[in-house]
Amino acid sequence: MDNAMFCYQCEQTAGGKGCTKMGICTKDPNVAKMQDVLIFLLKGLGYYATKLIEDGQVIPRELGEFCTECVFATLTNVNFAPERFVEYIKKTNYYKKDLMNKASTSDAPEGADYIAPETKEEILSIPNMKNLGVMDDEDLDMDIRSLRELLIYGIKGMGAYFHHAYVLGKYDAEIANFMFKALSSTLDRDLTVEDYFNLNMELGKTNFKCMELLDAANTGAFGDPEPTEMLITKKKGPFIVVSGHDLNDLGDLLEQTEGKGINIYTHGEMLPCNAYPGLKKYKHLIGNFGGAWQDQQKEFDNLPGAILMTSNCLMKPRKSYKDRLFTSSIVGWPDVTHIPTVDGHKDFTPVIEKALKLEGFTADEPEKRIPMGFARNAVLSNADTIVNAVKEGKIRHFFLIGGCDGARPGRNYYTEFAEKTPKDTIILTLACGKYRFNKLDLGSIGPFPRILDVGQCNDAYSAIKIALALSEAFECDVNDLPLSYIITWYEQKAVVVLLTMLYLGLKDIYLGPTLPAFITPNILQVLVDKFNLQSISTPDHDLQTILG
Ligand code: SF4
Ligand code: SF3
Repeated sequence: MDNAMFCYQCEQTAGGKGCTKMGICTKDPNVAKMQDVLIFLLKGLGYYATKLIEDGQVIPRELGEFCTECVFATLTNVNFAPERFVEYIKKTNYYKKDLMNKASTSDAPEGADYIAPETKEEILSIPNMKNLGVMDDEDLDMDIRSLRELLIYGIKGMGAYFHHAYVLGKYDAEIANFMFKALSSTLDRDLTVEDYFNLNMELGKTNFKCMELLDAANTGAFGDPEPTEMLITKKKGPFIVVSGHDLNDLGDLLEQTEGKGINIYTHGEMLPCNAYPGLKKYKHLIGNFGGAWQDQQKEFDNLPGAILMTSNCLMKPRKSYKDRLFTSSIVGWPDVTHIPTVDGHKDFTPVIEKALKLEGFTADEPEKRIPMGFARNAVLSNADTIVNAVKEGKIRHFFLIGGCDGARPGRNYYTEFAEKTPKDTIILTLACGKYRFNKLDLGSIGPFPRILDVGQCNDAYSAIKIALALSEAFECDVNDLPLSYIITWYEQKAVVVLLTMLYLGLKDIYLGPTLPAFITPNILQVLVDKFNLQSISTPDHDLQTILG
């Protein structure tokens, strides 16, 4: 069994280069190997699916959903359970064999017809993993590898959003078809740097559609988020903390816990759910618990309540709370109870029983609330007020400070940046990076708090819609707006959101805390030249550059 792994898909990758012995995220070489096998299998699956699509055939939704689930499972901090990957691999073999039988092709690229062994032991014994993973071909041009991996990571990010959308009933075959095509393209040794660049731009475009689909799914199911004063302190009583991005799971849990004397707190990226009318109608959704994902081991330690993880970011659970931790959907951890989906339904009884068994918080904390719920509808229904405030000089500049949070040092930049923004500026924020500053009281401008929480990372769609509407109101190009993007990344959803921003031609994006290890100097130069993508320096310096 070879114990090597290579993964550099996230921002905290070892030494800024790649995890080779054990993931900093605690993904071990076995799970890494299974994920590599799965992704390699999916490339071939994508090839055969694309062939059939080119022949005018329709790929069933079931397969589009399955492929989405697989790529999502390999996203950082989602699934660490080897058994679940054995199942994904088996099922991919099954689907692939079926497609191979149906597609007529004699020129399949090398590796497209690969079928993996189907037991854990055999999978882990596959020799020469180097032939299947990121470093499959040592002679591969570095820039090609860079763009190829960028494409794969972006597909993982989009897969997550697509999953959240279709569990709420919104599916779009074009998104699945692009996913097949992109996966397939990574087997094609004839593609040039330019081809891969164009595929990445097409991914940016497709992801815009996907975020739009998810926005329609979320607002269609639960209404448009509305400005809300959200509780951030603890209340006495039994409770469940719900983390991740899956609004469908939260909705089902709220329904199943109604009238049971259990308080529900959002956590991490679930925070924006406190603003959706269809969710906040449940009085026992009482507020948000804790900070961003990287604080969970400390915050969940001996927590007297149950915890449900519906998507990323899951960290290695401590013994002190492993017995009260539950996973749903794509998330997995060995020996942590998983709530399965049976006929499209999840029964959260084990989570509810655990919450009732634990004592819960024993006293109310002095109450504190923060404003949130400023998605596109809430902001744009006040568009005139905003436009006038800009014209009257009351608002000088907008900053979108958003993206993933993370554990590595250097992320204090975002707190300092927010603190140092002048009083006549507005901060739009989204994703878990907001926890760096969302509890600061930075005052308000007219009816608006200076920090406007737009939502989850996928609500970058909402932020982009706000920017586009403002550019229309000011009759200018979106790049001529007094708006700067201060982006923080960690995992692959931030990667795909960035690709969407680049596809849309948004310029002057400041990216940090460090640049992706998988981006080569040449590719970086292209991004700098084409989009003026910049890495962050210091808050003072960057503010000076932006505001002059
Ligand atoms: Fe390392 Fe990130 Fe890959 Fe985990 S996901 S193994 S931390 S690069
Ligand atoms: Fe955060 Fe994991 Fe990326 Fe949706 S919860 S943003 S890091």
